[in-house]
Amino acid sequence: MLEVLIFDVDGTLADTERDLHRVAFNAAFRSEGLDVDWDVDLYGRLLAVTGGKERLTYYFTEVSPERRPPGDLAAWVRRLHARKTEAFAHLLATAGVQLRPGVRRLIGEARAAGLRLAIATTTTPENLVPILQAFGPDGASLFEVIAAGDVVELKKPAPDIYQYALAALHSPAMAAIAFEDSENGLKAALGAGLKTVVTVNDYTRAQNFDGALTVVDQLGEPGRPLAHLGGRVPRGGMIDLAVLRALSEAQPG
Ligand code: XBP
Ligand code: MG
Repeated sequence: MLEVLIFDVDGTLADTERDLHRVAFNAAFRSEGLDVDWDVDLYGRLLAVTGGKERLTYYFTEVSPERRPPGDLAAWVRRLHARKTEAFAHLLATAGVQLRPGVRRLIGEARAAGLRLAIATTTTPENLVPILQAFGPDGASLFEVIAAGDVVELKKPAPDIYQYALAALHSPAMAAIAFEDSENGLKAALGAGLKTVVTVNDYTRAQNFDGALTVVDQLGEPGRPLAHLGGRVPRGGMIDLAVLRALSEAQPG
């Protein structure tokens, strides 16, 4: 019985990585006087590491250790990431953020049908305020549980953030469906025993989504049908509650 929908944020609710998070990291580098600029391709590679602090640490130790400053790297990364989070908030306040196709429609349908909604994201909680306002001024209240960032030590692809959300919901995994955009996210959701719908984006299209309930280019809107890319085939051009129930209750194979 489908009772819960759990959404990833970056790349799933909104396409935030290339033009918002990446731009915010580069603004932080400039504000700290660093000769570092993550172009679109490099950032796509760095997205293999989830969590902004973890991504910065990886870059300054594994990719460009020659740019690593002397002294306590963890403290420096925390300060640099705080600058990035400020820059991200400023970007969203000025540029705003668009929800991906079908997100507002499906969440509205789920709420009207009495399903419970949650978020399970690697992103910093402060980033969610402006993103959830894209649903409206009380957007955050749509989600009964918001599991974000450092509430768990191990970030995606570890299942911890989804296990944390399920525990907070007091819900078994079998009553829920997760929505993700990346291979790391899918692995995390599958690791928590969750059936998972994947909506790809330009950074994740070529990744491995074995085990996903279905893989589509977007959730679909009237007049803007989804494209099926893998897994079970959603009937019709949109992911809605009837399609989710049909996909999740169909026998395997
Ligand atoms: C995506 C991430 C985050 C963002 C950057 O999270 O891995 O790290 O790229 O946000 P998800 P922070 O797909 O799980 O929503 O800098 O706040 O980590
Ligand atoms: Mg994501």
